[in-house]
Amino acid sequence: MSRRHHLHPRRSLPAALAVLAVLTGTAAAAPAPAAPSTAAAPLAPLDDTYYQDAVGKTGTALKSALHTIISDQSKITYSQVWDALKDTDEDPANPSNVIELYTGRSEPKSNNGGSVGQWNREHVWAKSHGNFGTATGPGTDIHHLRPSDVQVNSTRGNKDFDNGGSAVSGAPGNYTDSDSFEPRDAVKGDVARMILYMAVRYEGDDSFADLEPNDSVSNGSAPNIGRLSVLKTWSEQDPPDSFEKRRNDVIFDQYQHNRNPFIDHPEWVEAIW
Ligand SMILES: [Ca+2]
Ligand SMILES: [Ca+2]
Repeated sequence: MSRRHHLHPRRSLPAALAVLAVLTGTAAAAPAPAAPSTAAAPLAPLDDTYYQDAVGKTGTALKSALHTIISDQSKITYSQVWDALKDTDEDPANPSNVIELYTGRSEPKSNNGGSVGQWNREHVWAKSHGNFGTATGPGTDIHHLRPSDVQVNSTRGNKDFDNGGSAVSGAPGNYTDSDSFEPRDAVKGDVARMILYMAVRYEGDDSFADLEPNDSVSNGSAPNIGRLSVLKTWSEQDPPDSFEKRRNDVIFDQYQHNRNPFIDHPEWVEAIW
């Protein structure tokens, strides 16, 4: 398959950044990176060259075009996910830390593992929904993997997403009941866009299940996640912010060389669903 989708934007990135800085007058105001991490690079303006075969389409035609575009990617192993998340989810205020998805807590990058108080690798599309496990593929796709407090990750488990429930201990603003989990407001849209990315990326044409959202909260091990109607609302309520856009750029530039289209074009959520 052609690699043109990422070669062109990657080569043109410095020039595009320079143009943006001139146009917006932000060059002098841009904060210097606090650490020698390339992950601290400023946001790149998006060149729709990457999406040229999708622009102007809607519905299944758009979903199909996006599937082809974002399936042209590199893949990493589950052990490599640890270091990748230290880049993608770095605390902008402290380069030694990551920000946990549900708690919002800034936690030292080095405090990863399986013990109480540590952070681990949360599969936002619960890996039992489609049984893809941690083999290289959907189980290692960092577009939906986020640092999470070990105990909160366990509380979320494999539940579908929906509004309501009781407050989650140790994770202010998150709620859960017997069959669903509601993340805090600041990441509701992130969760929705991660789920919808997975639905477009995985269509059953490789060795993994066709992942699709639906409106149920009792999906069990079926390759579905709910509730779609709630996820659509969350995507509208919580549009992409600089943290979410930056991690999309880091994944594209340094790891998988593919993008989450719903971060770049939130209007495509409604165009497909
Ligand atoms: Ca957000
Ligand atoms: Ca799918």
